[in-house]
Amino acid sequence: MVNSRIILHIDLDAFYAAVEERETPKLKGKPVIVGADPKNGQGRGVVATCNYLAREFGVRSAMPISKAWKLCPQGIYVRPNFLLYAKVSHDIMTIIRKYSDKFEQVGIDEAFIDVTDKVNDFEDAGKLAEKLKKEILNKEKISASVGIGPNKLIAKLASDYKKPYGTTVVKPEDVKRFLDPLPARKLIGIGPKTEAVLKEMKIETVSQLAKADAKTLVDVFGVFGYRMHEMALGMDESEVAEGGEIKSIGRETTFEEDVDNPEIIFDAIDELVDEFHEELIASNIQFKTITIKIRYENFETHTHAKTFEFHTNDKELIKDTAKALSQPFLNVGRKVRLIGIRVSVLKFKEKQKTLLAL
Ligand code: TTP
Ligand code: MG
Repeated sequence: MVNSRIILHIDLDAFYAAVEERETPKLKGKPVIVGADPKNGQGRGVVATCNYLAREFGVRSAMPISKAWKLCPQGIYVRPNFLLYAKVSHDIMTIIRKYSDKFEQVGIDEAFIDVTDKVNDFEDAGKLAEKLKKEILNKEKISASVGIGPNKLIAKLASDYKKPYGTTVVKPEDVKRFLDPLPARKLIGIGPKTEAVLKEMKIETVSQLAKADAKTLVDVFGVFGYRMHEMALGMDESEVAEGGEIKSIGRETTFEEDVDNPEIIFDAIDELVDEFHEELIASNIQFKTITIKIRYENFETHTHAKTFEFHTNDKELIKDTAKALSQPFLNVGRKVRLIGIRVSVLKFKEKQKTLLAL
């Protein structure tokens, strides 16, 4: 008998690039970069992702495509095909959810399943993970990595620990040993800026964060300071939400420098909406509620939402609503460090047959 939950986090390896390699076998063995048109080094967009070969050249997600071109001019540059990724994602999620009805998809290429009632212990869960990975590889020709832990936080960190095609099992008694040496930035919500502030406080590893005084962290980061400390101790009570489908879709961005110019914030809103709107269209999703999130330079965070009477996927409506919702939080004498937009109360429309026959 185990008295801990057993949670799996499955994350596909180099997902968009893996799909491209599957579709175009001649890409195999070459560095593949999916993203904006590099235009011989003059392109302005960013890298969505790249395969592991391209990563050896230093190419990474979200890097300017012009920089990727400098690092890896011999790479094969491919424009994203979101419609195809959404279909492959859907097919793989259908495989994963067979392994437990406690299934929660959290992104296009990742999901949690709670297998507490399906296995005897963590060893057993490891075997289940191997079976799941093989099934995804055989049926869909896509490689996945799996993390297993007593909660979602540990499972997610574990799936990232050994990639590609890794399985990492972290039993309750191993949590501290697993977490302590990790850099603090691995924890959810700790981006480059928070990392820099922590560094000034002489906190670089999870172990140092765990030993820090929770009250001091709250003084510096607000409530997130408290959550940070809990995460460093490996604590996460959140359930694997049942019901399957994604509950919301959104994006957020932390500005390189805190901003007070609403124009820059509105530009960022346009960019964020352009990005995730592609996902809405590709997955045929409509929504009723739009929520914006604004975090000020002092980490004070506000959200503000509007719910429509109807489902929609209108891009301009999202942009206009997000700007209107943000307006009261701007020009208030405080700079903004993060802006986020999320849509929820989703409706998944059946795909047309013609679209599925890719
Ligand atoms: P990730 O799972 O973060 O990355 P990945 O699957 O490409 O690679 P890894 O093996 O490290 O998991 O993201 C899933 C997909 O989301 C990715 O294939 C492309 C897309 N994506 C972006 O478009 N922009 C980004 O900045 C990131 C991080 C991902
Ligand atoms: Mg992935």
